[in-house]
Amino acid sequence: MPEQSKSEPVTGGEAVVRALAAHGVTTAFGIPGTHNLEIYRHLAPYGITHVTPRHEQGAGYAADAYARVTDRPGVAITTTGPALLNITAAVGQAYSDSVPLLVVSPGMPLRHPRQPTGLLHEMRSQTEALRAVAAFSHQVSTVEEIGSAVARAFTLFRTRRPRPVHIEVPLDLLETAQPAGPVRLAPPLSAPAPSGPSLRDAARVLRSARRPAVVLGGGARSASAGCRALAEALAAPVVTTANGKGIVDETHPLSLGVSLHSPSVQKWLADCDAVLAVGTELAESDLWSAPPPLGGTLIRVDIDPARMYGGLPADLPLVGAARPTLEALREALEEEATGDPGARDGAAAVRALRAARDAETAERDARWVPYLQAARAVLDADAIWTSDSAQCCYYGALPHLPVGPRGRYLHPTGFGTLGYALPAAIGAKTAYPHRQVVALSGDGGLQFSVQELATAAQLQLPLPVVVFDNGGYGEIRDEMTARGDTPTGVDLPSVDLPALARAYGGHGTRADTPEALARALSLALNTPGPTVITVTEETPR
Ligand SMILES: Cc1ncc(C[n+]2csc(CCOP(=O)(O)OP(=O)(O)O)c2C)c(N)n1
Ligand SMILES: [Mg+2]
Repeated sequence: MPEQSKSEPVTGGEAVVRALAAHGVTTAFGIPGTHNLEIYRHLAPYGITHVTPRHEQGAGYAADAYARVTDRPGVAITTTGPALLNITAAVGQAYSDSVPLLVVSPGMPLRHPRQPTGLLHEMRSQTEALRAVAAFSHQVSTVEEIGSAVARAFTLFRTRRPRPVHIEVPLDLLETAQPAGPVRLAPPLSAPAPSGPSLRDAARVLRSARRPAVVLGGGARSASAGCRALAEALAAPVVTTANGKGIVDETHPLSLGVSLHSPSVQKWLADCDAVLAVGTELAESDLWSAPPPLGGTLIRVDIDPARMYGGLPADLPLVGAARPTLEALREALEEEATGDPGARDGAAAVRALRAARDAETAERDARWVPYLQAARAVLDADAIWTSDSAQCCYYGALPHLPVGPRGRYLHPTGFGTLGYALPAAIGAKTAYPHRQVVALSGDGGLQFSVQELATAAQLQLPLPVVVFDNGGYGEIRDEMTARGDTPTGVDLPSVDLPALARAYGGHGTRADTPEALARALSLALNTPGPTVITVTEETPR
């Protein structure tokens, strides 16, 4: 890493890269352009590896997945105007799923008037556009301010609910050398926990509950062991949102997995007399419906005070990070003598609820379940799945593909974007080259970012891409049919996706049985480059 004295002038481009490196950034995803060359010039000297996707949307999803699996911020670099707008869907996705994503871009020169002047990639306000989807969009006005802006971003990532942010460096600053000031460093990770009476109240409610429940969202991920210990101490069933998938091993006898959308599970939850919800908004995108009324006491653990009364308001709010809060709650539980967890049989309740849940949708789900079971059988416990807004993912894998805390299943939950799975798989594989990574997608969603097959081929990433092909936008076709409408704009002419993968320098095959999928997966996991494995989805008529 180049050494400078504090007062030595550096260009804005170097100041950006210097600040990223100072915060431990080692990988960035992005696409170079005429306006960001001064950033690119400094990446290698500061030890930052760069991955070039084929579209900025892909850079955003790859950086998002990199952040989700490493718990370190993902960094994406774009150039001005259209390039920055191309990444906004990924910024929106990261916002809705609380992912720390830092987007750095150049912007129009400092003295640029808002009215058009005809500059390349000109737009009226990049920061206004990004403010609509990010936690903040900060246009710096001096080179020295760049270090502060990056430190501000990392301070948010490390001390608050993580959200995506955008930093814009005006073109004239990028190229101008000015004193950059001292390197400003964000504070280390801090994890606040509540104390005192509120913890004791929560412990008392949970101890004396006859039917307690634990609901886990993505915010509980750092507290996996604590969540399990707490559930066991209470003999309480555990249900998670999509972002909480696998925080407690989904094969654990107390786990209901991702089931909040099931009417049977919702009815049970409404009847529970105490619900401990950790790191979840309990929002419509988690429940697939408006939040159901809860009969019992709702204890919420959340780092974001604003969430306590959004959706289902907390009866007992515990504002704090999941891990220390659950540790403190366990200590309080041990001191609380009332109640007898031995009298509850959470595992029996879970067995009955799993059966009821599966019976609700058995006919629909039969088209995915045997394939997903066969796929899971050939994967390691720490395999990473990436997901898309396709039926095979949210009806199939979310409830029916169990994962544990060593593995991961990354789903584009809140924003519900399409085209996430393939670039996210590239981001995850970049972070963990030695772990198995599998992308799962529909035929429609894959084609939102299909060009990233070229990226995976260039990087020679052994990457199976399992595609359930139902000839179009199945979900939307079903919704139109359910309304009595004539399906319009939802049937897509068949594309030979395996051949397309070969054209991009990867591999492709079809799997017509679960056994064939298992064989193809095993081969793909050991073959450099992506392998598209198409399964023709059998729709029961
Ligand atoms: C970026 C984006 N555009 C449009 C939609 C609306 N949408 C939701 S599901 C869907 C169909 C997806 O098709 P496919 O990936 O093949 O999955 P399937 O529904 O067929 O299982 C569409 C168009 C969306 N979620 N995201
Ligand atoms: Mg489809």
